[in-house]
Parts: sequence; C-alpha cells; structure tokens
Amino acid sequence: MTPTQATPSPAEVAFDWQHARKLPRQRATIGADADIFAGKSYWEQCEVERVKVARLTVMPRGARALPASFAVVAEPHWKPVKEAKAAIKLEWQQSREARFDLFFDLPEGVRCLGLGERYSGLDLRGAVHTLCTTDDTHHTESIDSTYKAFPFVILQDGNTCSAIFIDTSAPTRFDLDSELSEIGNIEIYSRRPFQVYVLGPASLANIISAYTHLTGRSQLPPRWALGHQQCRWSYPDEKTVRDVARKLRANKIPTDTIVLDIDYMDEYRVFTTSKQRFPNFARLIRDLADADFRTVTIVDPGVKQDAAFPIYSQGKKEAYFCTKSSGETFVEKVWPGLTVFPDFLQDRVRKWWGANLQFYTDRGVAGIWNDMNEPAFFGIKHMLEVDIDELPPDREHPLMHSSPEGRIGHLEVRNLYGSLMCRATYEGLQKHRPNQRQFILTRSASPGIQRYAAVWLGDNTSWYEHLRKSIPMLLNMGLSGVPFCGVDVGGFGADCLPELLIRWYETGIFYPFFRNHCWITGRAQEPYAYSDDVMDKVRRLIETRYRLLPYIAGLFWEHWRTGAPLMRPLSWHYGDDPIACEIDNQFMLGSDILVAPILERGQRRRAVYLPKGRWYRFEFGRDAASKGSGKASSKPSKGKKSSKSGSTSEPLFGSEPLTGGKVHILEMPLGAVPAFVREGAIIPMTDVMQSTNEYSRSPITFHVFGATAKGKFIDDDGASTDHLRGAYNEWMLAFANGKFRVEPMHSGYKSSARTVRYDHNGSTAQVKLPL
Ligand code: MIG
Repeated sequence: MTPTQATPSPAEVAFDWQHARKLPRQRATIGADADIFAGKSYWEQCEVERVKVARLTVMPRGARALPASFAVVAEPHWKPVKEAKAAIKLEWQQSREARFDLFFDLPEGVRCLGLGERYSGLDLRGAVHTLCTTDDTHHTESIDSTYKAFPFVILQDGNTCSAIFIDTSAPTRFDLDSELSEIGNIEIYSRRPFQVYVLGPASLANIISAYTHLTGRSQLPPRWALGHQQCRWSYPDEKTVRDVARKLRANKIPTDTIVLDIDYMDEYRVFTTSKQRFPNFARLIRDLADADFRTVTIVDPGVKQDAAFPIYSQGKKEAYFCTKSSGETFVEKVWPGLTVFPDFLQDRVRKWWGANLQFYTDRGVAGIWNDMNEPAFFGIKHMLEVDIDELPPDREHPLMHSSPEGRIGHLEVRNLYGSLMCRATYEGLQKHRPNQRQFILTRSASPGIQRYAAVWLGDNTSWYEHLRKSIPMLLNMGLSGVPFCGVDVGGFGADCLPELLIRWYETGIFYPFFRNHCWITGRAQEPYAYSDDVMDKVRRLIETRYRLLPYIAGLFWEHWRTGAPLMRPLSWHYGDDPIACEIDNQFMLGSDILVAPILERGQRRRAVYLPKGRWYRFEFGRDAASKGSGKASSKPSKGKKSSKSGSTSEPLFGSEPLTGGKVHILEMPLGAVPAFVREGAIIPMTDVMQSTNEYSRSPITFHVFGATAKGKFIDDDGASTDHLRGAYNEWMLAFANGKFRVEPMHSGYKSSARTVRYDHNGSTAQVKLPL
C-alpha cells in the first residue's frame, strides 16, 4: 500500500477530535517522497553523541520554505536516506488539510517520559496531552494544556530508551495509549513545514545528551541564582521591600535574591517604576546590594495601550505589535488594562525589547522574570479549543504575527511566544552586561528554552498534593532538556500552614531553582512570618542548601558538558532496576544524593526505597542525636549548642550506611533533611553563609562517604563567562586506604585563599588543592 492510497480525503474521515484511535486505521509507513498533505516528505539520518537520529521533514502542499527552527541549534551532518532505520516505527495518516497524525506502537511495559510540564506522575502513559501554551491556574488532574509546550516524548523500556521530538511551533496532542490499545498517536496541527526526530535506541542519559546537543544546553547560571530567593505578589512599596530584607538578615535566613512582582511598576507599564511607591528605585537596589541581596524584577510581555506611554507609541509607530487579521493592532485586557503584544517573532522587535531592558540594568536589576508570556489574556482563555480537529485558517486566529515567511496565524506559532520573549531578554541583557552570566526566569517555554532561561511551574497551591507532584513534574522538565527548574516553595495559592512550609523546604532545598513565592491574598509566607521554632527548622534547611552549593554548581557543569539534568529519576542511574523505574516520590540530585521527602501531612516516617549499593543518611549530628531522626545515626552531637543562626554544628553523617536494594521505613521528624548519600561519593560542601557573596572565601569541606570514594570539585568566579575561556579550576578527589588524594584536572582561575579540608567519619584534615 502506498501512502497516497492510504490517505483518505478529508471528507472521508469520520472525525472525532479527541480520540484519534477512532480514525480509520488506514495508516501507512512513511517512505521516501511520500505524498503527505499532497506535499513532500523526506528522511535523513545522522549520529549525535553516539545516538542514532532519524529526521523526517514534512512539507505540506503549498507550504513555503522550512521555517528556521527555534529549538534546534546543532547542524550535524545529515545523510539523506530512502527509508530511515528509525528506533520507532512511525505510521502516518492525513486527517485534515492542516492536521497530521503519527502512530506508533506502545507495547505494555514501555514508560513515557518528558513532554515538559505536565500535571502528572512521572509516567505520562494512559492519558492525552495537549501541548498549546495556556495560563490555566487550575492545577488539578483535569488540567490538560499548561504554560509550556514540549513535543518531546521518551519511550523507556528498562535501560533502553528511544524518543520522538516534533520540531514545530504548532499545537500538538500526544495520546499515549489513553485507550489501553498499546498505540501512541501524535496529532500535529500545522500548515507550515515541520520536522520529526526519532532518537535511539540508547540509554536515558545518552538520549538526553543527544537531545540537548540538538536543542542546546543551559549556560552556567550566576552563583547567586542558585541561592535562596524570596518573592511575594506583591511587595507594594520600598518600605515593605526594605522590611523584608531587614527581617531576612536579622533572622539569619540565608537569601541571595529579592524578587519584585508587578507592583513595582507604574500602573503595570513595563520599563517603568511607580513614583509614589518606589520613588528611589535605584537607591533601593543599591542598598539591597549593600546588604548582599540581588534584585530580580518581573517583566510581562503586554504593553499598556496609552498614547502618552512612549513604549506604546513607539511600538505602534514602528508596527512592533501583533495585529488582528484585519490589520488593526490586537488589544486584550491584562494587568495594565487594554494591552498590546510585541510580535517577538520579528528580529527587529526582539532587538527593540532587548534595548529597552537597559532600563533595568541601569538601575542595578540583576535578573528578569518573564511572566504571562503564554501569552495570557484576561479575555480569551483556552486557545486550542478542545473540539478542534484541525488548525483554523489564519484569518480566524485572534491575532497575527509577521515573519520572514509572511503573516502567520497566532495559534501556529503561539508555543514559541514565551521562548522568543526570553530570547529577546537574553540577547538584550548580553548587550547591556556582556561577559556576565544571565538569570532569566520564565513561565511559558518550549524546547530550547534552556539556552536562555530557567523555568518555574507557575501557580501551584499550598497543598501536599502539589508538593508531591512537584517531584515528577520537575523530573519530566529535566528530561525535556531544562535543568534549571523549580516550583514556588510553600505553594503560590492558599495559605501555607507551618508544617507544610517545613516539609516544602525539605524538598525545595533540592530544587535547582529555589524560590519561596506566594500570592497576594492571605498569610505571609516568608520564613520569619512563622513561629521561632518553624523558622529555626526552615533556616537550617536553607543553610543545608547553601552548604551544598559546591555540589550543585558542579551539577550545572555536568549539565553543560553532558546535558544531564540536576534532578533525575532513579531510573537515570538504576534503569535495570524495575522498582527504581517506577518511583516518582523520590529523586536523585546528581549521581550521589537521593532525596526521599515526606509528602503528606502528619507523617513522621516514610518508606524509602534505596537502590543497590549502600547509602548514608544525610543529617546533622545535633538534631540526629537529640531527636533520634534516623536509624543510621548513632553518634552524639559534637557541635556546639545551636545559636540563633543555628549553624554552629557541622553536618554529621550517620556512620552506618543502610543497605540498598530494599525499602527502609525511616523516621523523618519535621525539619529533617530527607536525603541519602551514595557510598563511594565525596560531596564538596561549604560552611553556612548568608548569601553567595561569601562563597569564594568560605571554607570547603570534602565529605567522604565510605572507605573508598571519589568526587570532583570545580571552582570559578560564579559570575562571569570567563570559564568559557578556561578560567576555572577542576580537581578529581579520591579517598582510599585512609588517604585523601587530589588531582588537578584543569587550572585557569585564581581562587581566593580559603580553608579546604576533608571529613571522613568525623575525622578531618586539611587538604591542599594543587594547581
Ligand atoms: O495573573 O504577577 O504565575 O507568580 O505572582 C497573575 C502576579 C500574574 C502569575 C504568576 C505569579 C505572579 C502573578 N502572575
């Protein structure tokens, strides 16, 4: 059967929007020059990071040239082939003029991972996933479209994985065997050309390595961005901001960043500050800097429609804004009232936006938080109506974009809007602050965003359910190529009660992006807004985060080199262990730390599955001893009695490791660090600090776990991009036969003088780091 014969004319398709399974089964294998959409398609093949990649290019009839890809930046050597030997056999079917369906087998036991931000456990199988960026704040099981759209799915069968990536800005829908028929179906709603990548077979790590080779990796973040960030919607005036800063320092709650939400602006006009409430904005930011705080400001894409507002009048004059199909400027309601939207698809618009960011850099703002960039409108809510069965014609889209290929209906490029805004922001910041590492945070995103920004998962709620879901959701973000991710610690919506705040910090200190944030109503959520006892526990957890910064910074290096996310499912390292593969209420932070937090109210112990090997409980001696927080802890505290800062005692690691390959029921009192260290690891840690400004001078301790252990330590300035030109030091660390050895791997950075030591079972000795 040739593909042409298999393609029914649109009218012949008895159509049901939701269940592609009901389409007539007239699928066909995609061959060379198949007549798809009565257009063209062709296969190519190559190898990326030792992983086989097959690529299908689909050129619908009447389509112009292949649009430039936002996602894919690598140009490996593609070899045209008649028929690809792809890891996954794809069949296709045309069902409408602008709708394309792919089918593939999903045998029982194959797990589905990736797809960016999905409100789901780790395994995405058994559901339909619509990918069309949407600001839907109802994060419950019924939510479908989310803020982000990542058409990248990994099929995991034990240690063997393969993956499908659709490089398109158009909406897609992934039906991952929702009807238990062992069939996967991908719907692509596109009029423009797109490309389908099939990767594998390979290990999970190699799949992600190849995928991030194609779509790029995150640059090293500035070190301060790895510290604790404090935010609230909103700190409405200077006095409040100063007060927050003062209380954080007075209570010794380590924090690097204060984040300003929409109320710093003058009636929500971007690139302005309120004269009444923030009369000395630059001074405020200078004073915060003197107290070792960085300031991050929110920037939404919408521009207030106001003839007296220069950003609006200039943008209007230059035709920088999206229009309706009639040609009039598109206007919707958002925070500023009537609002217009920059057309970030255009190079000249991105340049203009980036140039305007100087407003912030001139005032000392350290990073930019891009919100509402799905883009979100107060009026139009859900873009891809659920009963859609193909892409509407351009004139029916609410707004239009201009691109080198001509005018395009919004829906077909909507998924790129947030990412392109981040690109504009990144490129602008690079100009204003060259040679500096940038920090941008975004809510909407698509594949490749990792080159520009960190992501958070939007408006969660102060519910245990959302604490629990944060783990699989962030794991799938990492597996979608985005390592720098987190959720609002404490939860955004509703009131966070003390117990939940402590539990959330127990998990949150291990999120790559670590920010406490909550909404405008209800109870304050800053750690000092709770009782002294709650604050003490939270402080100690944040201190643990700061102590782990050398390890965490090392993981960002690892991501840059290999594409590995920081938060990894257990199957990343233990793919041959079927139990490990199913677990999504625990995760690995790098290869050496396993995190298994309490995720339910009232629980004081939990079942922890430790994979093969032996594991040390990560805990502080003082509390372990006084509260009996772990079976493995036997040593009495050696540290001094806790001071107000709670930081005098060193971490003490239980001397008896737990045996893996089984479940342990372990005590987890409130405030315990829910982590375990792999036997054989050396973890570099610093002393407690109030902000990362102290990092370069802070003593480093290499904690050795086991009689034979290995580790790594990388040091750099944590701020500039000089590391790209060799300005960093790297050492291999090894412990064996009672001896600690250090081997320099790279030198190129002048480290500050600091104490360096190792700690093995409580006995410590100085270490010299040779260059
Ligand atoms: O319509 O800027 O997800 O973090 O505090 C709400 C106000 C707009 C949504 C973001 C949230 C932020 C809030 N924003």
